[in-house]
Amino acid sequence: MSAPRDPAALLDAATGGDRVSLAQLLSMVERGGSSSRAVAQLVYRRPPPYTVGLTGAPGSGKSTLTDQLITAARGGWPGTSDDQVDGALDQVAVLAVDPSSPFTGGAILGDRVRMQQHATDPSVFIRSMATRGHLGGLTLAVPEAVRVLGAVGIPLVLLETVGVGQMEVEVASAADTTLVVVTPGWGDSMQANKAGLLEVADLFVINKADRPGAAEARRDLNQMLDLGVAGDWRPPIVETSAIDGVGVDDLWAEVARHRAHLLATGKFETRRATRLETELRRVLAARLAAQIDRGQAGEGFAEALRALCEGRLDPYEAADRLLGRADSPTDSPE
Ligand SMILES: Nc1nc2c(ncn2[C@@H]2O[C@H](COP(=O)(O)OP(=O)(O)O)[C@@H](O)[C@H]2O)c(=O)[nH]1
Ligand SMILES: [Mg+2]
Repeated sequence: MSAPRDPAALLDAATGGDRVSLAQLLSMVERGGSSSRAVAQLVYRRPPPYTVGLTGAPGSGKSTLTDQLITAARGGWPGTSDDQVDGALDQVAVLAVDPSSPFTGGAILGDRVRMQQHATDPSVFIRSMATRGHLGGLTLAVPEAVRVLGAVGIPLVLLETVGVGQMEVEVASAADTTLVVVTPGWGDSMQANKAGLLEVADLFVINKADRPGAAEARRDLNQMLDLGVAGDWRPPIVETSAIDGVGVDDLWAEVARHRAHLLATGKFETRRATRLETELRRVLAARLAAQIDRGQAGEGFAEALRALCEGRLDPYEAADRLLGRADSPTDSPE
């Protein structure tokens, strides 16, 4: 028997633990457009999960670390008194996002292999997402996918992204707690700085600490942090060796400490509000871009373009006409 395709029925089944239905819902989100919208309408009122993002250069050990964190997380939030309120971390989802490979390639296959420990565990759900079409689509699909995972009752999502550019950083920072993973060796912390990872890091992980150079990496990161603006949270630096699980419990304890800090300071709410604002702006931008694309096919556009080419209009006037604002000021960048 094939699974039902109606999103409401899929959501019911997925909430009851049916992973195939959950996978179908996420495919709808990935596809975007009206199917994604139908899912969005169903899930937005349900509580979102706690999200921990992991980002860093390819090969830094994010997938190996994620695999270890699943085990640590299953023990619940350490050192917090509100475990009863939040419920146990009885289920964990992993969302592995690779914005740099449009067609599901080796990286994601590698992730699967690295997470074998939990491949057959029914309380662990692992899903990879790659770019379908343009990158902007992914920045909208990821938060939606996270909401779907929360809506079916999964309390914790580990979001792994390959952090090499601005877009990847944006995806990674769609988490409540963002871990930036570096490895011993020159240049890594510099790279972290350049890619804007410093701003999004709630925690630094020096993974592969079994290799020489961890102390130097820590010193570099501390120097970078010293140069930054001092806030009420200085990102801690945790050394791990994901390959043998060393330091992972410490890392999980620091994640819990960061979460407790967010909850205690009210930043948990304000950060989520900021992320929703970003999301709303993206939806608006995507809508306007689509509107412009449609407008481009129209007669008005061709006419305005002709007038522009013939020197009868300047680009701002032409845009004003197309937007139906003949009297708009043109002194602001549009
Ligand atoms: N020596 C060492 N190797 C590691 C460690 N963590 C991961 N690796 C290895 O580094 C490679 C890349 O790991 P992976 O988790 O796929 O990195 P990702 O691309 O960041 O997801 C694999 O061969 C891992 O076995 C570690 O702590 N120490
Ligand atoms: Mg990986």
